[in-house]
Amino acid sequence: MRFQPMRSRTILLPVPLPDFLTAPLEAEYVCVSSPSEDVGGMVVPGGYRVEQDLLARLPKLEIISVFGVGYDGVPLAACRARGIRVTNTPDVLTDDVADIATALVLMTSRRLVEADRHVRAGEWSQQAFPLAHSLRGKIAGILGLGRIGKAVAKRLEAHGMGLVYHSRTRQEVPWRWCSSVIELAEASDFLIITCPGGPSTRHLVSAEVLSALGQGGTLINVSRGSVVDEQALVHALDRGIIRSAGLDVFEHEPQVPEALRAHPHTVLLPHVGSATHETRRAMAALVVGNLRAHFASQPLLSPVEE
Ligand code: NAP
Ligand code: 8YV
Repeated sequence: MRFQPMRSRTILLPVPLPDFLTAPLEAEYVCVSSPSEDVGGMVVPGGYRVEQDLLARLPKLEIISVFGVGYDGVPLAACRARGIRVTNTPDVLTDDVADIATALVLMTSRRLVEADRHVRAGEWSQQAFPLAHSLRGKIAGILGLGRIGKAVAKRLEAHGMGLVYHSRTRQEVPWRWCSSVIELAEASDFLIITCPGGPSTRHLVSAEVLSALGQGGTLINVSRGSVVDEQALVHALDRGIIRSAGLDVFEHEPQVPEALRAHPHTVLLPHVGSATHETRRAMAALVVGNLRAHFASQPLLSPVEE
């Protein structure tokens, strides 16, 4: 077989990615932003929807390297059928995402965004800020006890909270397993979503689940917006069915419903779970490493196995 120098490989980057990722890719490969027959690899952000018709225009595609842990936008069955390998960036982002979930728990329970606005508006001298809610003794329900879910659980235990969880599989952990999302919500003061997105978890958090979470309840979502029925969430907040919500992800990003933006008891972040210099660079290194390993016929560093 004739030796093929690396730079002859073509990598498709269908959306802009950070320089610290594109620079090493451009040094090793021909990088393009539109589909072409030559494309052998593709790099996409977490959650990016890889449509079937895009795949059809890439007859030589061998690998999709996801710059993120969530590969819910990749049609795995179609990739498997064509022998296209899929990789992602697990583990390196777990702590940062768990920190953001914990921050959202603290920001909603202690009303920190409202408190900040109160001081900035010069209202402190006229009226005391209303009391907030303590975490100690409250129950956090983790929906999806995987890498991020466990890291969140450990952090919240350190805040004196009790833990319950729901995943499809019961695990050997010190926390009570709930057999359904409804049972989890009923048991929780804070329902924290850390399961994957995609069709199998779409609207898992429904109007019924929000009712089960109840009046004193708070919804925290750091997974995917698709897991929550966002209209039902708006309704639940407006009617006082739940108390508050801390959201890093939304159903139709970057659109955030006006009703969520206007609500006094929501804390809203622009999908920044993994957005630190350190973590995004570690994710980029995994993306590059996976492509390098694939084209050198070495074992992949972090293949998606499902
Ligand atoms: P993980 O280790 O695979 O954990 C996912 C957990 O969800 C597993 O324990 C799985 O357990 C559970 N699960 C899957 N389907 C479920 C269902 N239908 N009902 C209940 N539980 C279910 O993944 P991770 O690394 O923790 O990442 C989790 C997700 O976080 C990613 O997929 C991504 O969408 C999101 N994320 C967001 C950000 C951000 O910036 N906000 C950053 C990184 C990741 P069972 O299989 O036993 O059900
Ligand atoms: C990023 C994510 O926002 O890992 C994921 O699944 O959602 C986040 O880490 C994204 O992947 C950055 O491209």
